[in-house]
Amino acid sequence: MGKNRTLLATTVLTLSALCIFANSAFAVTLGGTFWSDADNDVQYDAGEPGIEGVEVWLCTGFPNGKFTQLAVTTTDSGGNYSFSVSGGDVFVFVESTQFNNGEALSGYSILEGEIYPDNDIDYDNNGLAHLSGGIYSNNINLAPNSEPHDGGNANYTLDFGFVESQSGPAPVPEPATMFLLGFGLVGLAGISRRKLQR
Ligand SMILES: [Ca+2]
Ligand SMILES: [Ca+2]
Ligand SMILES: [Ca+2]
Ligand SMILES: [Ca+2]
Repeated sequence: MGKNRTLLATTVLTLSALCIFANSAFAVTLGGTFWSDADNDVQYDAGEPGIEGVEVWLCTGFPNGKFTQLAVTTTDSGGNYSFSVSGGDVFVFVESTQFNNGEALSGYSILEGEIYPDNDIDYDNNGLAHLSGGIYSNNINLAPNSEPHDGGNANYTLDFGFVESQSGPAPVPEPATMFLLGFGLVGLAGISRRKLQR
């Protein structure tokens, strides 16, 4: 009896240890850099500065449809961010509020880049303008032992380049701008209707 119990306990402990090992073994790191693309060539070049303090979301789902936030982080002094991901399809999203005065992306606008982020190409720009006025990448697929960095278990190729706006707030379309555009059209419709009534 005593021997069997010891064997059972040993088996449980071994299985627990294997589960912990398995969890850490299947984690993949996703990361990249937010940078100021000084020469507007949609490529990171040596000397172009990182953008610190950007709030970055890790999401799953459809970037232009229903999606879920999995985690949030903030870019470091070099503009770098990273997430630990269990695998599968994920994407990065940045809220439009990050372009507000006093926020990390104030004075910047996106220069849209490569729409397929899953090509493992480093230092290109995978940022796209989101309908909400924010920034997103398309889905990137992550799988253990198949990624380009850290022995196959990390992918640091999801980078986001920005250009400094000429003046004033970022020219990224915001809901308010779209509302004004819509209001203008409604206004025009109103004018033509009044003309018809005369
Ligand atoms: Ca550049
Ligand atoms: Ca991949
Ligand atoms: Ca890339
Ligand atoms: Ca990178």
